[in-house]
Amino acid sequence: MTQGHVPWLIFSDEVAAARAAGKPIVALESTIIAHGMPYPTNVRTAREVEDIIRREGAVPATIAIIGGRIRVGLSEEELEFLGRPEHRADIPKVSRRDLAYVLAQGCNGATTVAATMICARLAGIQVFVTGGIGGVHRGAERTMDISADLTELAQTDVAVVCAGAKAILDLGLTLEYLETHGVPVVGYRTSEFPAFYCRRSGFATNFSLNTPEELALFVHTKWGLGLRGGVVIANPVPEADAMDPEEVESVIARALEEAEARDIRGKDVTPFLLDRVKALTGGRSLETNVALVKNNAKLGAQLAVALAAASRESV
Ligand code: PSU
Ligand code: MN
Repeated sequence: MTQGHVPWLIFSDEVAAARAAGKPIVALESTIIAHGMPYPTNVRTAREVEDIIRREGAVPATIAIIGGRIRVGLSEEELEFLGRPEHRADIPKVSRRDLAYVLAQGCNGATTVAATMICARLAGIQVFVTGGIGGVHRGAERTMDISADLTELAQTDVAVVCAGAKAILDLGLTLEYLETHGVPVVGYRTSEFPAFYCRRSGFATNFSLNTPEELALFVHTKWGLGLRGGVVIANPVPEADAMDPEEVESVIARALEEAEARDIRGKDVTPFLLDRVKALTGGRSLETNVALVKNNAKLGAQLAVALAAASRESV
């Protein structure tokens, strides 16, 4: 393990070696492991996703808070620790507002998209792979529930490869919010914003690009111009793994009613809805979730490789 320039940052040997050699690195989040999927699928998927990234010629860096340190790159044992259901209560979901507290208190934490982007930037990693981003919740005009993932995308220079966002959110308002903050939403081989379990949402992306090289040139140009902030790279779930939109919508409607009836609020809203959707769809949604994350890992690694080449050539 190697300490970073920021004393809270600790790199695994694999990631430290990749940094020294200038190899492409891909960040991965830990909320999806600790709170997003059941054990042992979560840990198995985390390992398989890392292997996909290695096979594409990049180095995976799963990010989590362990013992008051930002760990960039985790061992098999650490992935297992994060994924164990009995540890769940001791590994809270950590977003931007929580980061300083868990570090100062020497605690553990699972990083959300927002917190993982912050840590990736501190570690000099430009590409981050996840399943779905947080967004503007349905009914946000009453609750003001807007994920800190969106404000992070507005300010932190990391490209986020995802399968869009779950339809538990108001996808139209989520896209409006991103537009206001100047965050480009790029469809990978699609001009429609994907809805996580489903390939289509009815909402358009801003642009559509067809190769990792085109994506790399795009983000390289954005940051080269000094245009701060992230990029959403929306990669639809493979056709064979996608779910039926009507089934998903009816399950989400039920999950939302339950959340309302139980008065779920704040950071508990997203995990509650994810949990209910998972339970109400049985194993199918979990299979789809695993498939789309792996699909994103492949693209993210290809983008990191292409971005390293683009930065070397530099326009
Ligand atoms: N959406 C998913 N799966 C997830 C999450 C979102 O489909 O696991 C997690 C991510 O870590 C994301 C976080 O950053 O939930 C958003 O939480 P909130 O809405 O409380 O900001
Ligand atoms: Mn929220």
